[in-house]
Amino acid sequence: MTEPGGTQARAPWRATVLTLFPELFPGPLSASRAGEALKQGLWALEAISIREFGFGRHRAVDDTPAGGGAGMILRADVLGAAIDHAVAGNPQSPRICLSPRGEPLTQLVVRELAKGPGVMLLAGRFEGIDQRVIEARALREVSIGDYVLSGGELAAMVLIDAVVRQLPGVLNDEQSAAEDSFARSAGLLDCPHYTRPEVWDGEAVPAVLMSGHHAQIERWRLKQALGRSWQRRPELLERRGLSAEEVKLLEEFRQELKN
Ligand code: 4FV
Repeated sequence: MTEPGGTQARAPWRATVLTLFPELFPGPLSASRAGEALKQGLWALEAISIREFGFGRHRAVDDTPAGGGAGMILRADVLGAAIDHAVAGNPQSPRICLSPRGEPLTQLVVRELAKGPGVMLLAGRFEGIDQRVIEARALREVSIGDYVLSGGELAAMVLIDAVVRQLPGVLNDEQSAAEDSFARSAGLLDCPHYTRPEVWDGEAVPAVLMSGHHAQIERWRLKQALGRSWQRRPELLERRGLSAEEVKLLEEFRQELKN
């Protein structure tokens, strides 16, 4: 389809999810901005049942672990066929397997995926999936956190929700501005936020935020973002590095802690 002015219209960002529970989708993704954007065709979602590729009368999709051990493993032949079917429609899309041993899902990865045509997401169940299909289909393993879920579906929804927010036209300008707030875009933990009432439970909103002095407000927010990142996620500061001004701000934050 050609846009007015002759430019080729970009196909909507497409998420294709392979799952044993397709009925879980869109689920929470049908709510709020993501849901409206789905209705508007700003992105597309397809949930494909892995069971369709199962064997025999019972459509078997899993089997016991080679070498013994508890639980079941999803079969490579079943998943291979399912993946080949899923990527047929969008061969350019990255093929991702949600797994606790994957690379961490970060805002950086989210932004990268939002720039692409979409994703194919494999939502596992049971103990895991046969390693051969990960290698044979060059699946990228991605984790949403160091804990074990009962299935990859919720992790797939987390990834989709985070990416859809980055797609053009999904967030209104106000929200996009908030999304791109300095802290968030700079790999720091966000600063604290306040609103009315000005005093609650004897606690007042920090005076600088009521001053209307935008430079001082931005400086305060950056100091708080640096301070909290130092307190809770120091590795974020190592990864990012600090300017001389930021080193001074962080020292100020630490001094204020002592007082
Ligand atoms: C998970 C995670 C996760 C592991 C076994 C599904 C479960 C079951 N996925 N980030 N954490 N997956 O726990 O992505 O197959």
